Amino acid sequence: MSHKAGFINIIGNPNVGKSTLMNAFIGERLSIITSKAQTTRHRIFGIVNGDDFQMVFSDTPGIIKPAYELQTSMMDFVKSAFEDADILLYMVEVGERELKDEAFFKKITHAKVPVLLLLNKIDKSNQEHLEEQVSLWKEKVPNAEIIPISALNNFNVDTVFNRILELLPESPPYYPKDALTDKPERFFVNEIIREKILLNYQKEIPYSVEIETEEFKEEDKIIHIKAVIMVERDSQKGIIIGHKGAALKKVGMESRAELEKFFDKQVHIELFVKVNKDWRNNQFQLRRFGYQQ
Ligand code: GDP
Ligand code: K
Ligand code: MG
Repeated sequence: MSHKAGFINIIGNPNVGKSTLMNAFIGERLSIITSKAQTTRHRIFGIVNGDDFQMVFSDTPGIIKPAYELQTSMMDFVKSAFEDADILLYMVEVGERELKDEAFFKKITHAKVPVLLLLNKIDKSNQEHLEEQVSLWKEKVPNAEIIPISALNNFNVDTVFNRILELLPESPPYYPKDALTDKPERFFVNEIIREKILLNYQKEIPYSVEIETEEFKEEDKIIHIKAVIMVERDSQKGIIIGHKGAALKKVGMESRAELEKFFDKQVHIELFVKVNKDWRNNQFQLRRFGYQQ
């Protein structure tokens, strides 16, 4: 029996719905989603297996101009997603313009692999506006097939899926056929906690935070987790903890609920806050947190 497999890489501006789409394909909440830019920091593989195919989706950080080392690493993840793609999914949302980064945009218009331009959030548009958008994008990215979708409402996601299946090259699988992702459990613990921090704190705080799960102990009926929330400065530590520890407690409760859903098991979680001065610009720390190869 012939087998198809390949890398399908999702690329686009921040907040257009890349992570929402990847989760829709996988049917799991692998990638965290918030309305804030830079929610996704890593390149995350989500794998869909069929009897005779394997699709390796990769979600990437939104394209930005790096202002510090962490963001440079984030953009390196995006670069690597261009390099190994068998199919590129370039996602835009109704009403937005092309990527601000010209070099990245050129990689899309000059791609040697098939490009599907996914015009997302069409639930926010009307027919007339949509037609206008489709012709605008046809002109800008002539090498792409345009598919209007709503990742959030699962509209046309199956159309994209079927088209990917047609375009997928003949190949043996790249990962074991029961794999769902390339990332270990601790990675998802870190991400789920970071999502709750993105949702609970304002301004610069979520961007100064990194999570490190120091303990992940799975027993029959319960998982014990110890995780450290790393911040850059003492003042941020106080904000994370909050008055009488209330803010941190809320993050802990929300994280636990989400982790229990994710692992489908009871979870016990302890959170600690530590200051790790200027980690976002420290090569050694970035490597330790998995931002650099
Ligand atoms: P990313 O930064 O590109 O990964 O975008 P996310 O997947 O994190 O989504 C950013 C925001 O857009 C979230 O609030 C999503 O709920 C929202 N969103 C994603 N897809 C759609 C859609 O089809 N329609 C609408 N209205 N909102 C969407
Ligand atoms: K986002
Ligand atoms: Mg994302």
